[in-house]
Formats: sequence, C-alpha cells, structure tokens
Amino acid sequence: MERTYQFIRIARHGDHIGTIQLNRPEVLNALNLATMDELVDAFTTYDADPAIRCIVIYGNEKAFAAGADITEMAEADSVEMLLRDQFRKWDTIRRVKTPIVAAVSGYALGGGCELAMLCDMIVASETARFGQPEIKIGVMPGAGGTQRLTRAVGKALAMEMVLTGRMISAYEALRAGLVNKVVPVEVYLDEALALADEVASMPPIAARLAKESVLRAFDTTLEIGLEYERKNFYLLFSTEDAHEGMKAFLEKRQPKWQGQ
Ligand code: DAK
Repeated sequence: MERTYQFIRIARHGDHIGTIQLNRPEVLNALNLATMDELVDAFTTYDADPAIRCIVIYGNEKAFAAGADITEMAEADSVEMLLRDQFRKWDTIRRVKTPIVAAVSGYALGGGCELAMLCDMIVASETARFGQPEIKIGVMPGAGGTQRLTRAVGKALAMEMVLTGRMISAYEALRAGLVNKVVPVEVYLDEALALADEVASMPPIAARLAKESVLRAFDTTLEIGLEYERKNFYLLFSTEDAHEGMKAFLEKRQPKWQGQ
C-alpha cells in the first residue's frame, strides 16, 4: 500500500511511473516546510525503487505551486533561515537519479518555478504562468532561480523576470526554452504521463546515466563534460540491457529491458 502524506498525494501510474501531487489547494500549493519534508521523502522513496523509471510531479489546474509559504518566512531572520537548512532538502531533490517530469498548470512562482526547473522536463498547460516574483516581497530567488532560469531562458529574459517579478505565459516559456511542450489544460497531465511512459519504456540504467550526463553540462567545462559522458557511455556496455538492445535491433524485435 502507498504511504499517505498530509500535503502531497502519491500514486503509481502503470508499473514504472510514480506520481506526486502537491495538495494544498487552499494556498495554491505553497511549499511549507512540512510539504518539502514530504516531497523529499516521496522522491527518495521512488528513487530507491528499481521498478520506478520516471516520476511525474503536478499540482492542480490553478496552481503547480505559488512559491514557498510566505507565512513561514515573514518573521524569519537570516540565522533562523540558515538553521532551517532548507537547501539540504532542495539538494536531495536535485540529486534524484530517476528522470522527473513536471506537469505544470496555473501558477509556478518563486519556489514553485524553481521546483519545476529542478525537474528534467516540463509539460505546461496553456494556462501555466511562470515567474520569480520574490523581489516583490523584498527578497530574491533562493532555490536556483537566478541560475537555472538564466541557463534555460538566457540573461535578458531571466534578468527581466527576476528584477520585475513579471510572470510569463506558457507560450512565452515555450519560445524561451523553459518548457518542453504546451498543451490544452484538459490534457496536460495525460501528456506528462505519456512523456513519462515514453521515458519509462527506455532501459532504466541508460536513462539514469544519460540524465546525469546532461545535467553535468550545466556545471562543468566541455572538456570535463565530454570525459564524464564517455565514462558513462563505456559503463553502459557492461549492462545486459545494452547487449539486449543491440541484439533486438539486429533480430528486428522489441528489446526486453531488465534494468541490469
Ligand atoms: N505563500 C502562502 N500563501 C499563499 C502563497 C504563498 N506563496 N501564494 C498564495 N497564497 C495564499 C493566499 O494568501 C490566499 O490565502 P487566503 O487569503 O485565501 O487565506 C490563497 O493562497 C489564494 O491566493 P490569492 O487569493 O492571492 O489568489 P489570487 O488568484 O488572487 O492570486 C497569486 C494568485 C499567485 C498571484 C497570488 O496568490 C500571489 O502573488 N502569491 C504569492 C506569489 C509569490 O510571491 N511567490 C513567491 C514566494 S517566495 C528557500 C527556497 C525557496 C524559497 C525560499 C527559501 N530555501 C531553500 C531557504 C522560495 C521563496 C518564494 O517562493
């Protein structure tokens, strides 16, 4: 039986996909400390389960997540923020090896936008709105917004969003390269699950190492990144799935992945 949480819901979709739904609709899924704890627990549990080959995280039609819970930050000082050590949780999610798809409808703001950007791909509904409005409440992005947004959309748009708090529409996000696709709101979750199904139909070790290698492109030189890619490439030749994949191609049949 699936574990139950207070602020998120988890479920299986088919044999290989684990879903996480943010479930604080009354506050637009604001990410309070307890929600972050639950997210870390759910992501870590899925990541340790060899049956799970892709994770899908979503909110509801009105909001993916409208940011960190402002009520929990309004009175906090620097020392308290430091002692809360929230970055440990964000770092844990960042290190999840299983591919993650975010299905975003409605608001993805502040920490909500940062959470979506921590995922590997984003499927957006036509009603999705992305923004880093922290400056409007006197602070700035703190969970990767200035870095991942800039890498995704470039300096001009990132600077504008971070300095003015302007939200961008789903189509602007698509043009800027922040999201993978934009689809009608009625089907955004189905489309995200279909994308996850496609990822889950791939050999899982190759998918994990490929994810790791793409992410490496963001924090290293080309030389070191290429070295890293090569090592992962060689490593895959010692998996049964690589031999099965090539054999199946030559025998003109579908491969059967073992995840080994
Ligand atoms: N926190 C707490 N409550 C929120 C909230 C939030 N971020 N966003 C919305 N709500 C609550 C509203 O207060 C309201 O509650 P009630 O008044 O009904 O009790 C309810 O959700 C519905 O919101 P609205 O009535 O405002 O709904 P509207 O449709 O009129 O407006 C809105 C939607 C999204 C434009 C508006 O709610 C809004 O501007 N929300 C705040 C967006 C925002 O500023 N987000 C950035 C927050 S700062 C960190 C990592 C990350 C972060 C910080 C630290 N560490 C690792 C240390 C991230 C910081 C942030 O995200």
